[in-house]
Amino acid sequence: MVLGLKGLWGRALWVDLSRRESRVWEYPVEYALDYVGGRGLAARILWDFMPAGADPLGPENILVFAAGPLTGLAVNSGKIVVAAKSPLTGGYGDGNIGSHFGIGLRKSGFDSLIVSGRASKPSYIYIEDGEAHILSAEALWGSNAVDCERRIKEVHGKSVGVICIGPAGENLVKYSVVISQAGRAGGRPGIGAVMGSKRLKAVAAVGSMDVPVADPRETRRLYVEAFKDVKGREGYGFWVRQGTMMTIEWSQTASVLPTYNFKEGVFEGYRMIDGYSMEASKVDLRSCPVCAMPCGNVVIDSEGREAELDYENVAMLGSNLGIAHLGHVARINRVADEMGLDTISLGASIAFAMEASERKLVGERLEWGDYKAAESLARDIAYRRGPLGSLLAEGVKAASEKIGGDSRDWAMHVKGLEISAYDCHAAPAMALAYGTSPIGAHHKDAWIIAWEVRTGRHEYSEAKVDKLIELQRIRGGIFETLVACRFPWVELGFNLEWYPKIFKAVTGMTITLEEYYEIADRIYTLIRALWIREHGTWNPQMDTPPARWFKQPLTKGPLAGSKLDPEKYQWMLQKYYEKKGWDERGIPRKTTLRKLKLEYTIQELEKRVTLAE
Ligand code: PTT
Ligand code: SF4
Repeated sequence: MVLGLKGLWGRALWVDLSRRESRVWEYPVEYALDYVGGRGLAARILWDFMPAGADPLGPENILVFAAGPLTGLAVNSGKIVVAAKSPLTGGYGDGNIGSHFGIGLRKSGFDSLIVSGRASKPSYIYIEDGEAHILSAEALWGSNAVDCERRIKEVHGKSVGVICIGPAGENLVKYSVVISQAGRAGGRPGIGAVMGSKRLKAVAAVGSMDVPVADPRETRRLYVEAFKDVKGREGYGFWVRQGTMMTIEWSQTASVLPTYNFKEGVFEGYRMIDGYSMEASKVDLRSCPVCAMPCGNVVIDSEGREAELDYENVAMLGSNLGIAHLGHVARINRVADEMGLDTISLGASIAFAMEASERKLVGERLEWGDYKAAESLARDIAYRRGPLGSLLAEGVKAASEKIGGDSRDWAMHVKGLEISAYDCHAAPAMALAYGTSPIGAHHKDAWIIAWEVRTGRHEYSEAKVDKLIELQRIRGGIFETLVACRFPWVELGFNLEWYPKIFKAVTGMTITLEEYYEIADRIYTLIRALWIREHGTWNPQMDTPPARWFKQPLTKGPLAGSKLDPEKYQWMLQKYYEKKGWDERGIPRKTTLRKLKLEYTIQELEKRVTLAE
């Protein structure tokens, strides 16, 4: 890498809510060089400044909103990473949300906003051209996330970027998210609850400063060219018609559509909730800022209100609950957005409750497909109302520990984070992707399933482990640090080679994809170190999906009879550890920590575990 830092301000705004103070923090240049931005910067900040063993819902947890060098300057870059220690998993948690807030923050002279402490009363942070204000949110507390944003814009103007929490975040629901633009959501592992615990209802930013870039003309040229490239790609037209909703049909065909709490991979009513069904009721198409390929499909729900749909939402709140009606699914989706609940974990939690009811492990009667019961349960969860609402507000891992029986086998999570919408009875590499994802079971770091289905899904091979690591490096490493939306590359084949070029124009630094992979490896290993620091131990079971996929075969569809092989899964997991330079327990070796410039973690880790050389 050739030095010369541009594209980043090198400054973060640090707000301590306990003291009601803010200050500008000029972070060390090595942070940018070794971790770039976004997730990388957030992980380093959490390691350095969050006390080990911090209560995720205590004032000592640190909440980071981290943009990257590309935020606002490149194609599909209207995104920002939100990160903190997760109240759901007790480990590292983050999400990536499309919002004008990231752009407003950058135009206000900061790369990141770091929030510590806890306000004595409900507050929101308003940032304008380098000035931070901690304002009262007493009148906003209790409002839903969509109304909250609208009301903040009424005060500060339409161009302000806003990220809010809803009642679920205020009530510390463990999988509450942050919401922006009435239908963008981020921070699945309970980042909304972290905000709520700080009595922080919202953050808002607007600015007029230009981020200093190394080569403004080239940055502009690449911006225009990349937009043109994306819009001219094969598949563009269908993408703007259906976006991620096209995946319902694909998942059904591939027998991976989560159905009845991941018991099956096919759903008899899938046609009623697929992309074509969505097209028939579509009323609008929205997007994150600076996007060339909008994918926010808006439909009217069964009560006549707008809801923005995505594949994950519809699969988890549709087929996984046995609901074969898009308007009803949209209704629950809208409630989740207003309340600030993660749709994936919500769908998993309600499905868990439906199965628990079927097996008489809970007293309440809840039938598969009962959308009214599902909707009212979603509200109960957001307000922690009633025994079931409070039970499910803790997530399926805690709920299963409470109700017992054999529910552990079908509490669908890894490390406490509920599994997103791909069934893995016949997809060992995708199961490994969930097992090793750095935030718990989420597909964002490695959506290997499309490749796996194409190239031979039943094998357990080293090639799959290699592919998984490659995808994690690109998706979880490059896109989460730049910070930009990965969809141009994933969905339309936009060439990855664009990014080093854009990176050079923006930052003035030359970087190859291989050099970037090393940065990604550093970040993954740092995040693993953080998990170990917070949990005090590690073992392969913590990287293993639930027993359902290993013990109970699919009974329907072309792959009936399929299930995962536990021994072969563990074989792939060991291969993964080996390639990462982690030992057989999944703990990074000392040599790996040194090689990746993570020596500073060794002393802290050795207080908890023995490190292998
Ligand atoms: C993401 C997760 C996803 S992943 C979806 S749908 W997806 C769910 N969306 C929710 C929602 O909506 N409302 C709600 N209340 N909860 C929701 N939870 C779920 O959250 C999102 C897009 C999507 S749509 C995906 S895959 C891609 N994700 C990206 C990523 O992670 N990184 C990146 N660099 N680019 C990405 N591009 C795509 O962005 P989490 P968004 Mg989201 C209504 O944040 O925590 O990672 O959870 O950000 O602006 O909504 O865009 O089929
Ligand atoms: Fe946002 Fe979708 Fe555009 Fe990505 S493709 S930037 S998720 S609207």
